Parts: sequence; C-alpha cells; structure tokens
Amino acid sequence: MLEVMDIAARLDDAARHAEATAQLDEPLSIADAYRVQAASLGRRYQRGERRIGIKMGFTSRAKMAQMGIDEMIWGRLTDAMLVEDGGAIRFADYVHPRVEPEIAFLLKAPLAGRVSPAAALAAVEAVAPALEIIDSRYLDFRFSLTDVIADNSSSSSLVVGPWASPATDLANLGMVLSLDGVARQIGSSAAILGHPLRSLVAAARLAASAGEPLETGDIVMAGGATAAEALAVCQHVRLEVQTLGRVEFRIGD
Ligand code: OOG
Ligand code: MG
Repeated sequence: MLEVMDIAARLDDAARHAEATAQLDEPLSIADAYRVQAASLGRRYQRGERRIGIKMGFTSRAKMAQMGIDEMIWGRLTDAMLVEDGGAIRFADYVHPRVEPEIAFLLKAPLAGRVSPAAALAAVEAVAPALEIIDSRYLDFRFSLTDVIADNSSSSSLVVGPWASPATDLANLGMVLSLDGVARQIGSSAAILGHPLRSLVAAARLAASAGEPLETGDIVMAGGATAAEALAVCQHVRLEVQTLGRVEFRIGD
C-alpha cells in the first residue's frame, strides 16, 4: 500500500534528521500502523542495520497514565540503537528524548506464540538492568495509539547493564532512576505487568503473530517500570536495580 510506504518514509526521515513531524491525520487501523512500523524498519535494514530484538511498551500503569494509552504495544530494536553501558549519546541526534527504567532479557532459544511463564523463563539466557531512551518523532511528544505504533513505539536507543543469571528473582526489585545523582523515579519491577516475565510472554506472542518470532540472541525490553523522564544536555543518567546493579550513560551535545 502506497500510503504505508509514504508514512514510513516520513517517520524514518524524522528519526534520521531528529526533526519532529506532525501527528498522522490518515486514520490507520492497528494492523496498518504495524505495517508502517515494519516498512520504516525495512528502510533501516536496507541501510545496513540489523534487528536485535523487540521492546514492549505500556506494560506498566505509570507509563499508561503518563501517555494516556492503555494498550500494550511493541517495537523493533536494531544494533544501531545500542548505546554502550557507561557511554554517551549526542543530544542533537534526538528530537526530545526521554529515559525510562527497564529490565532486559537475552534469549538462548527461540520463543514463539503462546508460551507459559515457565517456558519463557527456560528460554532466557540472562537478565539485565536497562535504560530505554524513547524519542517520539511527533510534535510535542503527543500521539494516538496508532501514531505511536507506526513510529516504532517511540523506540530510539537502549543501554543494557551487566547480564545476570536468569535465576534472579525479578518479582519485586527496587528500581531507582537518577539524573545527575538525584533520584527522579523510584519504582519496582513488579510494576511491569505484575512481573517482568509476563512482558516476555506477551512479546513472544506479539512478535510471532507479526511473523517475526523471537529468536536465539534476541534482546527483549520489558517496558518502563515508571513514568519516563525528559533528558537534557550534559546530564548523567543512572539506573540502579536491586540485585541486578546499575547501568548508566551521559548526554553530550
Ligand atoms: C511509547 C513507548 C512506551 C514503555 O516502556 O512503556 C515504552 C512512549 O511512551 O513514547 O517504551
Ligand atoms: Mg520503554
């Protein structure tokens, strides 16, 4: 569908040039919004980026309340989105970036379709504290459900901390997100669907139903446990997760 390719190009260009674009006025179905997302990722793959996994969105009440959307969404992650733990991003590469405290899973086996939490856990190689940098390509960071899905669910960058044993109990880990050493968001991993593993279960189902099942080596971001925080130049961002440890990055200009 021509319209799908056009919208995908507009959103991909907005991301590449770090320039906000207007909300979509074309009414899209959810299926078409995911088609736009797939098409915009297709442009990235053509430029040489490689798929490394998926991110889940709106898996916590805090995130749903902040953005006024109460349906779970997902987006694709590529190698170009990875920021080294302790590294830096350039503020100018983003439109209006925000950061959120998350948990990441690394898979050691494929995981597709309707799986039990036990089966999901059996496919996990490791878990890690992680920061997601989201950056809506829409003006004023405002969007409808289909807008944000088309925009790869605001996916922009991710920073993954040290990988830990999958035997780590993720049920209720304290999470503190600090900007320049000041705690700004305090939460628990329990905020993520009651248990972050449930987000992995949902990811397995959603990715498979899109014809792109989770594979060995994939990273799955479970979704923000708290509301996101807006970022500014020169900040230092750090997440401390009980038991799992810390992950951090700096923002240059
Ligand atoms: C959409 C992405 C949501 C999460 O972790 O809930 C998300 C947004 O808030 O812009 O990444
Ligand atoms: Mg997120």
